[in-house]
Amino acid sequence: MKIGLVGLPKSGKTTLFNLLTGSSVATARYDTGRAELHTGVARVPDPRVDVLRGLFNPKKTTYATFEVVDLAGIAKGERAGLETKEFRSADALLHVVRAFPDEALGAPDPRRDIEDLETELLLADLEVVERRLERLEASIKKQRKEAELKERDLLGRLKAALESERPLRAETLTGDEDKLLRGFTFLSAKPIFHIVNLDEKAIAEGERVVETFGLAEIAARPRTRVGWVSAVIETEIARLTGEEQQAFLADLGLAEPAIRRVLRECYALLGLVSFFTVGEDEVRAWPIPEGTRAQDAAGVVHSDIARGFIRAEVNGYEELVAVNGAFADLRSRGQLRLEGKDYVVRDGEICHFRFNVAK
Ligand SMILES: Nc1nc2c(ncn2[C@@H]2O[C@H](COP(=O)(O)OP(=O)(O)OP(=O)(O)O)[C@@H](O)[C@H]2O)c(=O)[nH]1
Ligand SMILES: [Mg+2]
Repeated sequence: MKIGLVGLPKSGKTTLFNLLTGSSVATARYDTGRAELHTGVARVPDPRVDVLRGLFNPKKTTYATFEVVDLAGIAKGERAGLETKEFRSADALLHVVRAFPDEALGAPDPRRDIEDLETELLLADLEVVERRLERLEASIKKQRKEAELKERDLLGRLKAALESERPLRAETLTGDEDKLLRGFTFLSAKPIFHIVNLDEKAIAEGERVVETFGLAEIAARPRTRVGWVSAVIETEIARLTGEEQQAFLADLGLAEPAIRRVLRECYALLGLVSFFTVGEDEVRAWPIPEGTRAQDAAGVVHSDIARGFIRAEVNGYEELVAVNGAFADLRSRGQLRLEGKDYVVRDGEICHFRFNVAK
């Protein structure tokens, strides 16, 4: 799963990209004139994984991850950058919104920037819909095909939504419609997280960004989140370690680096939850879309395990921690659950798959 960073030029996208992925791509105060594209992998902090590592003392610990792609800034009315393939295929968008003052860019206005970006996404989708509708009409004139008539009706509906400034993520679609539309990679259909990049002096205001910038109506929209960070402060926090970092966080009144919360929010925006596998070799968090069946979850670990799936031994995280990781205790108490292939795996469950690979 992949999240795409968008935003106006110089809003702090690359700074945030570096924080999310632990990279060190150069950031620039002035335009470098190069349309760069960065891709990386973000690791999702999860205190449960830390606890499980403590219990099993494994050789290896693996956190859940997702991919991140960072684009060059998209100026108002300039949609070409949005056409990048790596960006189009993103499952969700992380919109970096400048809230720090900058002489060259003028006073920040998060609400205006959010509405402008949403408009660009709508217009990009409208272009795609209109182009496709024209071709469909031409084809239908020659020969009426059932599938094309259906597609025309559906796209007509989307066009009406877009023209009345409703992003496609607000549409309710049937499974078939969703499948039909997938290839279009509509931008306004992607869930979006507007992250307000605060001035370092304003982070005490973090919890009030929605009120401060008048974003309540935006935050209430379907599949939309609003959050905050100060990318510059987070970069400083990330440079410190141990006690120094703790002291700095305490000074700022933060319980943990804000980037950890942002990572978890991105993960949730992507619709992902984690199940765990544990053992002496490895403690690992596996990302799965919410609602994944046990057999498909097994397939995330290995396709052979899905193919030869027999049963999943499942335990809740709390249950396992309560017995200090002693599966034998759970078994003797009859607390080890055995689930079939259609069982829906929940966030935090510890799974051990029984499988049998046919020779
Ligand atoms: N004061 C302040 N400056 C920031 C913050 N985040 C980023 N900047 C500065 O803004 C400038 C641009 O940051 P980048 O991360 O390169 O921004 P970008 O959105 O990737 O820029 P483009 O890719 O060129 O559109 C840099 O000089 C950053 O140090 C912030 O939270 N506060
Ligand atoms: Mg950049």
